[in-house]
Amino acid sequence: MDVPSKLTFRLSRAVDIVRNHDFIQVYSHYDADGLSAASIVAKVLIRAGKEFRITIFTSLEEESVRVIKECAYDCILITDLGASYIKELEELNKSVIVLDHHVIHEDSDKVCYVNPHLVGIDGSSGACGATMAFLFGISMDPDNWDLVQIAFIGITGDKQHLRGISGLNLYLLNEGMKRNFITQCEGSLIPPGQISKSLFYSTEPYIRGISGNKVEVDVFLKSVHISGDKDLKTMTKNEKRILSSIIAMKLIEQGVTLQAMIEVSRTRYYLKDWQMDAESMAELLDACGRMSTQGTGIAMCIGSNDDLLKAVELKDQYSKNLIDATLKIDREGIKELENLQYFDSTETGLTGVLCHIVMYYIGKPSKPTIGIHRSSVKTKLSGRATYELLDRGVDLSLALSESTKIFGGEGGGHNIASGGSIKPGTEEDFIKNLNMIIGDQLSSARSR
Ligand SMILES: [Mn+2]
Repeated sequence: MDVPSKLTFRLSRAVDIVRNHDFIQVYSHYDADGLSAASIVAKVLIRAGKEFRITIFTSLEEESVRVIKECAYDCILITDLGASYIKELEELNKSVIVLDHHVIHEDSDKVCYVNPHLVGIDGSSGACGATMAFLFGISMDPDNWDLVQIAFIGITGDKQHLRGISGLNLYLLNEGMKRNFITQCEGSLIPPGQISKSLFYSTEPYIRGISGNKVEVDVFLKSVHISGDKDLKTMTKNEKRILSSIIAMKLIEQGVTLQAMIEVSRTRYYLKDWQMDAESMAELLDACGRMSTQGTGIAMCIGSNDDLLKAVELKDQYSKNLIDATLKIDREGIKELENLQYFDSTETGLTGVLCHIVMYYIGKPSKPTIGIHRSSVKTKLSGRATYELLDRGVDLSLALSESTKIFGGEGGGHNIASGGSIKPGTEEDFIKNLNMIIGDQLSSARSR
């Protein structure tokens, strides 16, 4: 696929705007995609000799819109955010560029708005924030093609590769491979990295009884005669075969679906400049984002080795928190209604990723999964679905935006991954209402 002309036209308008300013204020999102997008923009602006400042938001709610409104600079570039606030951004008396991929509410002439949905490309699988930032990068200068590596960190960080690379991402992959920046490699059920450590921290797959249990990891590795120091590169073919078959058997016993296992052993995208796969890089970025050290993540992407090492340290800390939280949910159990399952999360930054783990490895992948983080000011929500559920009519973005409104909050995102907030104390009623809305989505799709 080539980039549709409507987008190239708007991208060149974005380039003109940036060229006409010496200083650019960049806003982006704190997740791996948002940080990748911001890193791409940073590299592009450095190479173009521009000065800039990057501000990272955890979400673009009223509060962040207020911050943007008070911005003192004339040129604003927003990546991986903005789609829900185009009207508000139009009111600003500034040059505003929005490179987003979230569901569109309206188009704009005043804001230079680049979004794959405007040309019928699905922004949840065919282009992410980093994809759009990258397209802006090569519009500025074709020498920016090396940044396709950072774009892939965003693409895999946003899990857009799970059903195969498509849309604008496919254009990036084909061209990125042709230019030798990206190599595809075969996936495996065995978690990447030093095996005793990676099994201990493994949440994808989460292997009940082994993940998070050091003693059991050692017993398990001894029983299959594999040294804990080995990794995927140093294991023999036979060792890999034995290890992955036993992991597969344990997962089947645990009730994990074949689909989930196929998803885990997906193709990986190897990045030339880091000698690492895009997903592992995305995990490092995620760790930075969620540990509130977004600057480290961006510096790592821009090329700082010190920050890469810092990110690895953060990732280990993050993995520890994640496995602890997963074990806690597995111990305490999850709650189930007819059309959804939900759990309480004490870790606000982990709720989204916990939804994914709960859905595939603890609960049932046949039900949308909602994580609830209660606090006295605002209860935060995350929701995850599967592609199969989308095919059956589920749209979490719609469901959450509708139901959070009723309970004094707001919500939205993607049909497959969505978030929001509600007033504290309304959690139980909210869940019942959401259960009903999802039930309606399922039944109206059935009757179609
Ligand atoms: Mn994104």
